[in-house]
Amino acid sequence: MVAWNSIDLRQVLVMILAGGEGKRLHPLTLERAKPAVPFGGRYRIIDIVLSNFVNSGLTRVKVLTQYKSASLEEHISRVWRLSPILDNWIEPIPAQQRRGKQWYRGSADAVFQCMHVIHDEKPEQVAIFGGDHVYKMDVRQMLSYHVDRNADATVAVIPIPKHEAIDFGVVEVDAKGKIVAFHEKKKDAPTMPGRPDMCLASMGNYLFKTDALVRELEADARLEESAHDFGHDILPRMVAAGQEVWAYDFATNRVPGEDSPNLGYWRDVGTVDAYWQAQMDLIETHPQFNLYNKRWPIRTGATHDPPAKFVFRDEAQARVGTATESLVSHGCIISGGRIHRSVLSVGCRTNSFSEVVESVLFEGVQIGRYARIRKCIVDKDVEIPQGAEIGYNLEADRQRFAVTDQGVVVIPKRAKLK
Ligand code: ADQ
Ligand code: ADP
Repeated sequence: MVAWNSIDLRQVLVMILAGGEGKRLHPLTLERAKPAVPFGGRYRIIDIVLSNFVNSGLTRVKVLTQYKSASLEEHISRVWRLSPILDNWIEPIPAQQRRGKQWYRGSADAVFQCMHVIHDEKPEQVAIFGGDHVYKMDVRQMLSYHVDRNADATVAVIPIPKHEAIDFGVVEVDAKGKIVAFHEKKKDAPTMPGRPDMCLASMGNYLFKTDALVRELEADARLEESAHDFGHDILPRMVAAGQEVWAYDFATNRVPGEDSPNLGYWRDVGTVDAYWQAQMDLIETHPQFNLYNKRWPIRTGATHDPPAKFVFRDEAQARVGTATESLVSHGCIISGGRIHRSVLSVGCRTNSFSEVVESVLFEGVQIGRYARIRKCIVDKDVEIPQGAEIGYNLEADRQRFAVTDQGVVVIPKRAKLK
C-alpha cells in the first residue's frame, strides 16, 4: 500500500458539495443551507467535514454553495479562511451561472460549472465530498487506497440496512473491492453477499483522478438526457464502461486518538429525526462520535462569549440551575431550571422552575419560568414564554409547529410564541 505520507497532499484539490436544499430538514433549512445548520452546540454541520480535511492535512478546499448560501458563506469566510501565504485556503464558490442561464442541475453539474478552478489549480486528484454528514474520516487513508489502485475513481462505502437503500447509491463489488455495479436510489438494490439484510451504500464521498473526472464531466455535459448527477449518471456510466472505480471500506478508517476504527459512525442527518438523534448520540457517556478527542478536533470559530454559568439560588424552592447528560455552550446562563439530555448552543438562557429535556436549543434561545419543553428543536432567538408546555401533547403542538413521525417538535427561527 502506498503510504499516505509519500503522497503530495498539495496535489489534491477538495470540492465540498454544499448546495443541496435539504428539504427534509424544513423548517431548519428555510433560511439556511443544510451544511449551515447548527450542530452539537457550537458547530455547523459543515465544520465536521472541513475538520476531517484540515485534520488530514488537506487544505486546498473549495466549498460549492448554491441554495440560501448567505449564512454558510459568512461562516466559511469568517471561520475557515486559512493562510494564502502557506498556499492553504478554504473558500466558498457561489453558483455563478457560468455555463448558461441556469443554476446547478445535479451534483456533477455543480463541479462542471467550476471546471475553471480545476484548470487553474491543476491538481492530480480531486476529492468531491458531501457537506452534510456527521462522521470522522482520515482522508489520507482513503487517498492512499485510491492511489495504490491507480483508480479512476474511489467511492467511500458503508453497510446500511436494506430498507434504507432507496435513499442511497448502492454498490456491488468484486472480491478485491472493485465496483462492478452501481444502483442509485433503487427500490430493490442488491444486498451484500452473505448479508441479506444489508446493502453496501455510497457515502457520497469520492476521489477522482483529475483527467478521468474532467473527461467524464465533459462527456456528461453533452448528454441531453443526463441529470448531471454523480450518483445517477457519472458513476454508473464509469462502472458500466469497466473503468477503475473502487470501493473504499469506511469501516477500516481510523482517526488518531481513537483506538478502534471509528466504529463506522456515519450519519446522513438529512431528516429532522436523524438530525435530532445524532445530537442525542453526542451526549452518550461514551459517544461513538466523540467531540473530546484532542487529536481529531472538530474545529469552528471562536466567539468572545463568557463561560456557561449555573446559578444556585434557593435550594428549598428548587431554584437550582442544573444540567445533566447535556452539552451546554459558552455564554449560556442556567439561571434556575433543569436541563437534562439536551444540547444548548451559545448564549441560551433558562429561568427558574423551567425544564428542558431531550431538546436542542439554538443560539440565544430563552426559556421562561415554569416553561417545560421535551423533545424539541428550538431555532435561533426564540423565547419560550413563561409556563409554556411543548412536547407533552403532540396533537396540540401540531396545531402550531412541525412535529415529526418520531414526535420531535420544531420551533422555527424567531417564532413569536404566546
Ligand atoms: P444525495 O445526498 O441524495 O445522494 P444529492 O442530493 O445529489 O444526493 O446531494 C449530494 C451532495 O451534494 C449533498 O451534500 C448536497 O448538499 C450537494 N448538492 C446537491 N446538489 C447540489 C448542487 N446543485 N450544487 C452543489 N451541491 C449540491 C448522494 C449520492 C448517493 C449516496 C448519498 C450518501 O448520490 O449515491 O448514497 O449521497 O448520502
Ligand atoms: P429567574 O427567573 O431564574 O429568577 P433572574 O432574571 O431573576 O432569573 O436572574 C437570576 C440570576 O441569574 C441573577 O441573580 C444572576 O445571578 C444571574 N444572571 C442574570 N443575568 C446575568 C448576566 N447577564 N450575567 C451573569 N449572570 C446573570
